[in-house]
Amino acid sequence: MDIYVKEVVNGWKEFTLTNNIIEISILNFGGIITKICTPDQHGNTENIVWTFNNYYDYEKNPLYLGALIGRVSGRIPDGRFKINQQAYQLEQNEGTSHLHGGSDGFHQILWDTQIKKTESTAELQLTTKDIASSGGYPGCLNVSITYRLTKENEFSIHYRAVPDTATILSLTNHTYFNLSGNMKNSIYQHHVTIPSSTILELDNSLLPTGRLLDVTDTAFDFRSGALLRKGLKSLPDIKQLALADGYDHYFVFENKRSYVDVYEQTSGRTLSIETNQPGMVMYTANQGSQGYALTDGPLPAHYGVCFETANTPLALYQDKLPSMIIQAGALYDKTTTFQFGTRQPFSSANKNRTSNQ
Ligand code: FUC
Repeated sequence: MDIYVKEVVNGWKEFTLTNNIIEISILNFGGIITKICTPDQHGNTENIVWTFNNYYDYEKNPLYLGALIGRVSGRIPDGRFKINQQAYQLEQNEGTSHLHGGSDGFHQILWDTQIKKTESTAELQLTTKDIASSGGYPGCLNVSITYRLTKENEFSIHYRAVPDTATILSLTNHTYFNLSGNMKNSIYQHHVTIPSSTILELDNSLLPTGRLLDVTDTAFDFRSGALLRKGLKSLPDIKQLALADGYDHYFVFENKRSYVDVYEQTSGRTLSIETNQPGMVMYTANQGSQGYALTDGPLPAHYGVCFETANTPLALYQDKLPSMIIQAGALYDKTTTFQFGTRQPFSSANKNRTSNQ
């Protein structure tokens, strides 16, 4: 296991964790994952995430490439919510909505860092004290995020936070994956399995209507696995996909621990995601890279897919969804683990897992 540190623009540091098979690079600015390089089924190592060609584009990062998202991922309508009858107004940074923690969210923080290396793990710990009123959220928050790569090709993100006043929290990471390698192909050949029988219906502003939809016999039924091509090809005919130009929907998980599996047919790469979050937004990069140059050029729509494991802002208004309120002094503790592999294992350390529950 190894960790390399390089100084890039603005005095930012880029940390590269490696187990000699996989390389993952992360900035101290925004906790941004800038690169994940893994071998395909023939052993060719390529980048499987979106990377800006110019480090300065991470400064504003309107697409939230690879970034940590907090305090709350997703859209809060009108930026308003209540805790114990007390009303709070958050910054409205997308129309009248509050999106992805606001313009000063976790993606804009210069995090304190600590690295740790053992025989079997390489770790980068990011910490900060997020102050009261950043984006309009209540109270101060001590946050610690640990990125850890293991010998077994598992990469986990461990989110811990303790507020001094009751607040709302739903943290995630916004990496755009494309397992074809170096963005060679669209995401059509990604075969995705999601253990969810319910999604949240969206309105034209991409806000949840409050209705939960049963996925049975729809383009949202990934319970037995489906190619992304299937839904994306027939996009204009499916109202829920047409209004977002693709998938941008929250899938509700049914178990305390859930697994999402991805297999990319052209490269043979696999990605298994394990999480104790209550659900996930699958966002299929529906506007492409919006003219921004990535290392592989500007990309059209559907050349990347984000798996944003998190809670949903709808939980602020509906009791049947798990609450996102964290009381003063309580610990927010969530982990999402990404395991990289190929159908034909490139390493004997690669685990085989067939069960999804
Ligand atoms: C995702 C989406 C949004 C948005 C953003 C860049 O999380 O839910 O619609 O466009 O990322």
